[in-house]
Amino acid sequence: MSIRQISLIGAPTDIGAGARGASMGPEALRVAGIAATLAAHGLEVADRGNLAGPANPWLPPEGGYRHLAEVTAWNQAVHDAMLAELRADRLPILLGGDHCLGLGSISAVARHCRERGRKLRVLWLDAHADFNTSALTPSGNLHGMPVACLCGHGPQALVEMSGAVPAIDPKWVRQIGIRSVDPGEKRFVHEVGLEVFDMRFIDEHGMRHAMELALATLDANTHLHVSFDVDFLDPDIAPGVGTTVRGGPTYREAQLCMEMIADTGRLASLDVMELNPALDLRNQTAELAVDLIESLFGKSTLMRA
Ligand code: 6HN
Ligand code: MN
Ligand code: MN
Ligand code: MN
Repeated sequence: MSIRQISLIGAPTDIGAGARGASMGPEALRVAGIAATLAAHGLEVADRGNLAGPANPWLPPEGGYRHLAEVTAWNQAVHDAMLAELRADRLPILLGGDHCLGLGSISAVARHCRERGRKLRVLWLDAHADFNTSALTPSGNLHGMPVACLCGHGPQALVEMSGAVPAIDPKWVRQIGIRSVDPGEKRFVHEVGLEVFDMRFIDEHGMRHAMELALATLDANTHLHVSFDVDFLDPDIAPGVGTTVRGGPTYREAQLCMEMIADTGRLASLDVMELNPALDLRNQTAELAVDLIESLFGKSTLMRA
């Protein structure tokens, strides 16, 4: 049975990003009607408002990381808020904010799964692998590193946030839509054996087959977490993100991806990240994200029973 009690948690920061503006993401998703849209599907939606954290000092990297102290503070706030909702048996939706916050979010999910003896599957929908380290990163931006941190490679404060190191096993992750990976990052993704359904795979085999494989072996004891970086989508339909990469999933491919996740009935937590209203046109990317989230929660098209 899927969880019907939803909690929205806003994390208005761009502390880990390379462009300013993702800090406005939570409000843009609210303006696009995320709460009412989910409520119209019979879900009980509570908006917990926005978390607070340090301002963005907009400084260059130090020791390979930009804003590490501020990123840590924001992630701790996200971790604590997500964990409280999970422990109350609610389904938290993190409204980002840049994708460095996926670290805090999934650290909470990993901790919760350990507490409950549940398996974890993480679907990482993104144009990027977000698997850089301080030695590999071309930018120092921590939004390019959360998956590596979760797998135990990163600064101590982030790597330890879930209470166990590593927070997750790379085998629990499936990445979908990937099409921009830095050279050192690519080697590291191969080294740890991350399972990646990149755009080449989707071109050749289709979104349907990619999702069949990514969702295989889920069982009744699996917590499914989706980390949705809005730059997953093709920039023609989703211009409102800081790091666009052309050649992403079309509207229909993205819908199918979300519908197949909904069909599993296992979705238990969600991040909606990297939406940047400063780069959007009339909030269209936020509206598209809400449309896709509606499908993720089982908006039925036509007459599927
Ligand atoms: N994101 N690979 C690039 C970097 O700077 O590490 C881009 C990362 C983008 C991260 O979109 O969440
Ligand atoms: Mn990302
Ligand atoms: Mn991305
Ligand atoms: Mn098939």
